[in-house]
Amino acid sequence: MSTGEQDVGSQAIALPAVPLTLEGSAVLHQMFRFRWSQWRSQGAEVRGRITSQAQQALAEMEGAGSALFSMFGHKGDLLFVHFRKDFEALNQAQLALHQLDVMEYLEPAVSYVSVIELGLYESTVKLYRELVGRGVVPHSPEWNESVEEAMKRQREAMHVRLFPAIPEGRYISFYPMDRKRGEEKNWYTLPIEERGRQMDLHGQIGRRYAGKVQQIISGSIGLDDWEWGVDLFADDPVIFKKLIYEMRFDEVSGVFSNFGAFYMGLRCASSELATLLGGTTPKALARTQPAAPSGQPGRPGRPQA
Ligand code: 76R
Repeated sequence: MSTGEQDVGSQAIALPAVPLTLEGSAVLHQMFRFRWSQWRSQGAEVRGRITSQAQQALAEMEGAGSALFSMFGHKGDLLFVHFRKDFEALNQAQLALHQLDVMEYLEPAVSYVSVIELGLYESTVKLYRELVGRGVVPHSPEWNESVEEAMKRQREAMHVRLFPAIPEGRYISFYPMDRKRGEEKNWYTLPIEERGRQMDLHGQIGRRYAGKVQQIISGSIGLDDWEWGVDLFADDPVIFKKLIYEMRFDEVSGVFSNFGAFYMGLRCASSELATLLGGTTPKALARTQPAAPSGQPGRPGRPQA
């Protein structure tokens, strides 16, 4: 029996190729350049008025699932991250931001649209095998019903991971990425079981960083220019380098992935907006969430196999 096929009597039936996924919050990353010289040329009174309007709006947006970061480097100055319950609310977040007077000083640099995604390779392979073993025909009504039933249970169990608060790590690293679809190395033509094996090894590396990094994967096939967005949050930005370096030696990142630009930022609470717009590094956030490392109480675990 070759990988990706299930022996049923004398017949080998290939398991469907597409892994099951669960989708949660709609996500928008917005990077802006700040027109510092234009800002500085305004009087203190104008700046104060604009800052307090923006600060109040940002405080409300934080409550609804947005966060602001002060960016490093030339790719932008401010990064807004919005997590919303659906795309309608996400559109509203963008529109609301653009009504503020401070927008006169902000120039769009980059943006990225995606949806929080939990990939379920392990449970997919287990479920597909079980269904094929029972003689259920892929994509038949019975098959679809069993899949929907299993997904319903997972969706409930994973609710907090599908609709998370933005982690409170002081630093963010965001980048888009693809799986390779080249002539020689093509992720999408590997049998599902082999992809599942590689993703399992990937998860094992990731979990070694539990408590130091929080990762949120969002899918963007059909929504934006790359296939996934990766958000990492940590209090020590050097951990980003260590984690991503270690993953480069792993097959799925090292052989089957292409990466876009990396964006790094430092968290700025709404209460620190005046500090930031005054040209000083914002103070660290007062934490409201536990550090929530994976595998620890309080954080819902991995999807059940
Ligand atoms: O969610 C889970 O805990 C299940 C295991 C898991 C999945 C399914 C997991 C764990 N990831 C998954 C999916 Mn990941 N991840 C990345 C990157 O820079 C690189 O080399 C790659 C960018 C990092 C740094 C990272 C970190 N992961 C994915 C997917 C979807 C692919 C698909 O379905 O085909 C991508 C693109 C991706 C990329 N991953 C973890 C981490 C970390 C730190 C973990 C452990 C998470 C934890 O247990 O908290």
